Amino acid sequence: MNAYLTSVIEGVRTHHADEPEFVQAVEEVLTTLEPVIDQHPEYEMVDLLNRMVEPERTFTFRVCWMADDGTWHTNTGWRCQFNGAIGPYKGGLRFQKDVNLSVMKFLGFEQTFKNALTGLPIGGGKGGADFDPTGKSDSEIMRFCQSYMQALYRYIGPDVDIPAGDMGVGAREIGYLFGEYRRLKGCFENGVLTGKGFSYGGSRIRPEATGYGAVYYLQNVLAHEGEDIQGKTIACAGFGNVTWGICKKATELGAKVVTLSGPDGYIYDPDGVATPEKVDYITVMRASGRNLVKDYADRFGVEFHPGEKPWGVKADIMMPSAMQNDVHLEHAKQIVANGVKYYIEVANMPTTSDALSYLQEQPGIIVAPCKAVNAGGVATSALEMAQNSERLVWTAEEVDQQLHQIMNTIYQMSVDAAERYGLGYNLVAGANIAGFQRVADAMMAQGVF
Ligand code: 2IT
Repeated sequence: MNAYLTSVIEGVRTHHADEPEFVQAVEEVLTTLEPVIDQHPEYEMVDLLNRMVEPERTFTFRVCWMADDGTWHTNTGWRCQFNGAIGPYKGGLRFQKDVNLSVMKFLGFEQTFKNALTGLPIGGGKGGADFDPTGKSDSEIMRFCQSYMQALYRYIGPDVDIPAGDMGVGAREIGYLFGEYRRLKGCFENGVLTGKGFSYGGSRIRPEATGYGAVYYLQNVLAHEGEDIQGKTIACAGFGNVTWGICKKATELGAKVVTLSGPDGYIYDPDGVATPEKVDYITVMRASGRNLVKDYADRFGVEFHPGEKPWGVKADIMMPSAMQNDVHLEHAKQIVANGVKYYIEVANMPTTSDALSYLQEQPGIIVAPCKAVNAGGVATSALEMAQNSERLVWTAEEVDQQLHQIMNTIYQMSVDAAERYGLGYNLVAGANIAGFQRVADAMMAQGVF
């Protein structure tokens, strides 16, 4: 292994031993960059890699809010502005009870490469809070979001940092966050956040974009194998926005999503989450705030497997679309034993390191990396920013067409980057290299800091 690369990875392992998710994300990216670093000794001269694994800045702040019963509660909020070399920081906010700085940094690091892959002018950032939205009332959510924005507003802005949603932050939360920003600043500022409702500057297709983009990417992979999505079965996880978008697009194209999961287990629907009623029910489950996928099984009379993950089911395509480290080595072995040919990561870092290595060693399975597959979400956020700054509104068809084009380009850039460095058809390395190259070029051009 390249000596400089090794020393950077070792440094991150040593100095961030208390940030396992961050270390995992860094290791997974850097180890695929070896041929690039070998060919560019100038990077070591300016210590490019150590600069890339250090966020430009990170804010930690206190968020106090009042529950409906009048009691007060305190949470921690973060915003990690990871890399702004190619544009203002851009990335979501995650509200989830067990997030921490390690999770923020891993997501910010991933976001930097992902955003670079989109070809659009957006740097990488991420934020959130260790607030648990489960079971909270609408007024509690509003008060939390207002308090959160009171702490965050001075660090963001349309040319500085543009937050969006992630787990626990959807259109409702973005509305409350934006409302508070507008109240504090006294101006609209091009909408500042993305994922807004359509009535006040949101983009058509943004709610669907991550899921649609993932399916467009999948179609490219299938085409490479001479196959079509029509008639395929897909195992998904979670029941958030992303999975909802996959269900909608997959259904439209004649495929079937047969599993959804939640913290309580997974459901198996052999007919597919494939009628308008079933697809809509995903949004009903989300809005209920219960966070239980069993509700789907009760509603539609399908199998519910408590406490289990869906990775053992027989389906043509696996699309882990819930959260990080959801697929473990034993699942990966089961997936391979089941003869699955397509493993398409959708959530950020959904596969543990050992499971990912195992899958990549198997000749019979194609692995597609999350940072490419899920990039349609943030790409459409950048399209929302473009519409806001031009003060115009594109139709759903216009946005969808651009999204589709962007996903095809991401796929092709990844294929080409891996080929260029002699790695063959390697979508994982290709995505990392293509994203890295763009950020590296911008950092080299801007001098050392
Ligand atoms: O992981 C992601 O790319 C997101 N949560 C969306 C980020 C965005 O700015 O739309």
